[in-house]
Amino acid sequence: MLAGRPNVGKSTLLNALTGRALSIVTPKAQTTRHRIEGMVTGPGFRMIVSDTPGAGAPGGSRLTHAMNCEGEAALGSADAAILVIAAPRWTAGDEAVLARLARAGLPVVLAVNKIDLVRPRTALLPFLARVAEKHDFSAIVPVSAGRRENLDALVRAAAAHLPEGPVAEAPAPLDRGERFVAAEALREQLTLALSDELPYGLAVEIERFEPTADGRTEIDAVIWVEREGQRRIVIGAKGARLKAVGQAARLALNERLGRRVHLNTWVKVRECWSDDDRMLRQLGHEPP
Ligand SMILES: Nc1nc2c(ncn2[C@@H]2O[C@H](COP(=O)(O)OP(=O)(O)O)[C@@H](O)[C@H]2O)c(=O)[nH]1
Ligand SMILES: [Mg+2]
Repeated sequence: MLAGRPNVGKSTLLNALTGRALSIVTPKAQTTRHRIEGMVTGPGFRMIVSDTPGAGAPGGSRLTHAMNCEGEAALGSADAAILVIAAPRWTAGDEAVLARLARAGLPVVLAVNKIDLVRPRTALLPFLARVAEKHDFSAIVPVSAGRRENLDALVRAAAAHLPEGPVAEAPAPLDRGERFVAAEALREQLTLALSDELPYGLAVEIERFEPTADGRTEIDAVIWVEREGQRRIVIGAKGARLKAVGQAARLALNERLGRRVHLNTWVKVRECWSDDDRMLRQLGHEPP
């Protein structure tokens, strides 16, 4: 499993390792809300890598609890953890995640990500020496998920912890299906387009997902927000923002689903949806 504080690049890393856009990526914290799994194969092994919501999400909503529970569940079922940090910083948040992994007794591979941002590269060496003091890591691997650098070494280090057994019997990754992919693609574009606090009060529900006779897919999506003011922000002047967001999501989906989609969007207000268990279930969460 991938662990780490928000924004260190866990989702980017999952996508880079699997070669698929499984997990949505934005520069904002708490983008990932669900556990997402992908398969990574190598010589003689097959491994499931899971991306989890960053623990310690702000606020005490039922959604936050559900997200934190998914993180804890992943912890219980993993053979090893890849702790992702962003070079050249070691923060209190990194420390807290490491403490949780250590308590769970998991072997920890440290992935020192974003090395492309470290200049000069030699500055990395004292940093690696410093983080090596923090824990008895089973390996420390500098990588750039963004530029796909040194990922093979990371995969090898993680695969060293896989249980012995025939590859054919390795479990299959969780597949959340195409409706989930559609909802996440739209939430990704909304998160990219909107200011910092709003994406957190926003959810996407797919109400209809239907193939058409000519091979396209017709998708109706509801964007739930918590207040009328947020609805206006999402829609934008003369509907411009929603239109741009919908278009970007549609293009991303054409690619991710491998066929043309037609995306219809509505913005609706439901106060406190993030505390509404029925709503959370509809959105694919398991309320605590
Ligand atoms: N420069 C650089 N940026 C990265 C790298 N990996 C991720 N990022 C960026 O860091 C931000 C957070 O990435 P994300 O994968 O969503 O982080 P998560 O919250 O840990 O899942 C995004 O803007 C990514 O594009 C990397 O290796 N190099
Ligand atoms: Mg993420």
